[in-house]
Amino acid sequence: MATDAPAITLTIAGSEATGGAGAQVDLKTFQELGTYGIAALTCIVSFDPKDSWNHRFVPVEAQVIADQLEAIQSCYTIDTVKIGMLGTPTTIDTVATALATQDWQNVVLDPVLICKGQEPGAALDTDQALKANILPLATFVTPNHFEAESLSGIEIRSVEDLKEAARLIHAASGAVVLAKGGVRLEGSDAVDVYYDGETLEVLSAPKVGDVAVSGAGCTLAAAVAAELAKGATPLEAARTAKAFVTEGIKNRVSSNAPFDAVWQGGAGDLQEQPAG
Ligand code: PXL
Repeated sequence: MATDAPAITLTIAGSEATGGAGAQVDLKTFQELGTYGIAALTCIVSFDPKDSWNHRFVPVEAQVIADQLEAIQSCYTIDTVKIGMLGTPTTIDTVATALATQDWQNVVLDPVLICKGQEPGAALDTDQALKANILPLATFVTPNHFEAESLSGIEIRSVEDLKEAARLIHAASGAVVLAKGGVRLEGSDAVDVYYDGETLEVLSAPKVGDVAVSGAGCTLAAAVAAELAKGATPLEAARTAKAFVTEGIKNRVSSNAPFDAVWQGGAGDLQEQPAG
C-alpha cells in the first residue's frame, strides 16, 4: 500500500570511506528521520592507516559534480539541501552555480573549513570561497568551535563567547545559526548555541566522554535538514537534531581508528524536546 510521500533531502558532500562522516552519515540520518535521501558527491576522503589515519583527499571533477546535480534537480523537486565538505574553490563554484538554478526553502550549511591532508594554502582559498559564494546562500549554518571562530573572527572560550559568535555569524550571513561548542568548551555539558535573530537558546546535553566522535557535526546538520524538510521550525529542528546526535553519540561504534563513529540507528523514537 502506498504511504505518504516522504520529504526529500539532498546532501552535497564528500564521501568518507569508513562511513563515519560525510555523505554516508547524511544518508543514514535522512533515512532514520524518515526522509528520502539523495547525495551528490564532491570529493572522496580515505583515511590512511599507515600515516596516523590522516586524510587522503581527492576532489570529484567539476563536470561530474555538475552532472550529478543536473540529474538530481531534474529528477526531483527539492527544496531542502544540506551542504557538507566541498573541498576546493572549483567545487565551490560548481555547487554555487547549480544552487543558483532554483529557489530553496532550506539551505543547511555545515561549513567544513579544513580537512587534514589538504595544503594549508589551498585550504585558505577554499575557506574564502566558501564564505564568499556559499555562506550567503545558507538559511541555516552549523559551525563547530573552530569554524565559529573563523566565521565570527572572535576567540571562543566560554558559552558567552559562543553566543557572541552566533550573533556575529547571524549578522554577517542572515542565516539561523547553531554554533557547536561540543566537547571543546570546559564543563560537563556539550553546549550548542542557537540564534535566529530573535531567539537565542542554549542547547546542552551531558558530555559523553571527552573525545570528539567522528560524524557528530555531519549528523547534526543532516538531522536539521531532515526536520526542516518535514516542516519543523528552525528551533524545533535544532532541538530534535541535538537530541538525535546525543543518542547517536551514546550509541557510538568503536573501530580500529583512534576515534569512534556516531550510530544513527540507535536513536529510536525521539520525544518532543522540552525547551532548553
Ligand atoms: O566531519 C567533517 C567531514 C565532512 N565530510 C567528509 C569528511 C569529514 C571529516 O573527516 O571526511 C567527507
